[in-house]
Amino acid sequence: MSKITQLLAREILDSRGYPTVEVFIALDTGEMVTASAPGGTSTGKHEAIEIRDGDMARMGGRGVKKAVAAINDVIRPMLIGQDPTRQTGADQILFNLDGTPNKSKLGANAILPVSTAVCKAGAACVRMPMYRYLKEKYGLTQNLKVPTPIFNLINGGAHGAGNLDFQEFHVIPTTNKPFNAALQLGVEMFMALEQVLISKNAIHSVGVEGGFAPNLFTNLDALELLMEAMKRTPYAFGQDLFFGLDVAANSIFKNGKYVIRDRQQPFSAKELTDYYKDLNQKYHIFSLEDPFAEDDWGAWKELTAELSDHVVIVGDDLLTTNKERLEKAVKEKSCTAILVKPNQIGTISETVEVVKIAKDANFQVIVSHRSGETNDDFIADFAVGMGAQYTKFGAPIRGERVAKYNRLLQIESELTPIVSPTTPLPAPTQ
Ligand code: 2PG
Ligand code: MG
Repeated sequence: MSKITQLLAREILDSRGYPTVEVFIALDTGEMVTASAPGGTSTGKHEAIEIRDGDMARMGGRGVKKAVAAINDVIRPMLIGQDPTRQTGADQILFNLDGTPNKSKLGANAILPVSTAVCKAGAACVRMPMYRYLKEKYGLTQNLKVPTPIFNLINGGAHGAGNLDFQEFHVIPTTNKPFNAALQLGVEMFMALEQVLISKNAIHSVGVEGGFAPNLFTNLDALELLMEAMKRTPYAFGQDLFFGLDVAANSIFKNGKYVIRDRQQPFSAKELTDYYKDLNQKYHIFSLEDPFAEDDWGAWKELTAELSDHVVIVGDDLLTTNKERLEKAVKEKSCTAILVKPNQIGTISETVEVVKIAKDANFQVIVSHRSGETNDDFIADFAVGMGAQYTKFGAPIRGERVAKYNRLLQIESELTPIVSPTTPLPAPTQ
């Protein structure tokens, strides 16, 4: 058995330049790991609380010194001496120390990096790759496989400086492709899209998740751009790829109606449902994330009843990786997939519990990054270990996104022997 001998937190930066928390753990057996907290830009109100200092004299009030102090002063003494392979025990300590329903005492941004660092330390001390450790520890039965990536190639809403209302426009490779081929598709679509934007003199700078953030007339124009980009590649719609959307509808929900630039009058939930149905007729949408606001349960249920035979309906702000909300959605048939973000709930154990409930209910599982990320690639291992069907890690550019894609490439080659036993080795050259 190994023991945690050191646990220290510090303030570092995420990809938006916002402070976030990094945790370092050392074991008596010599292993050392670090883990950091991601942060959301469009956060749901049912998410666990992220504690920021609010001191406007420092980093716009976004400092995380309080969360760092919570770790170093309150959590650290309770975890020193603990066995890092006892994840549930460590998470229970964190849960009890906080004692609130939404982690508002210590902050999810204090709790999650500790929980993740314990998990990394556990895998390191038993000398197992992180993804395999997670699968075995939690008794998940699926075969290890790299999930299909969902690429976010156009950023709108709170994520892009352009004028689009929908937050994310996705390109989704068909699930029969090995990960490296799916990644190649994402990269080639990204490059083709850049050329299309340049040819139209449109802005081709990128948003927080690396997707382009143009100014367009309507949200549908973004899907047209993706179509045009695809025509510059060898890929065929339906055969190689589909499109998807994260509407992030909280941000278009105003006075009980939904406001988007595609129509002058605001949409009622019913009208927006019809709009999504038309959209699906036209673009054969593969997945629709947060089509309605986080508490508009009736609209979700209606849409799922009408469209889920054709479209994957994904709950992000609706579910916030929260067991109770997921159970309600399963019962009421409010959606058919869950976006899983560990920092929405706080600990690894709680996140795994949510994944298991989702799988038992035959919900699709999409493991997701946040818009504010670091180069920590834990989430890639987590997706593989959990047997998620999909990952959502942004565009295939920018260091913090690429860190996850590159980790998935490593995992893929670990799971797929490069030289098959029947392939003769090349003869040595002189
Ligand atoms: C989302 C996420 C990630 P954020 O809405 O799905 O793409 O964005 O991290 O800003 O909540
Ligand atoms: Mg979302």
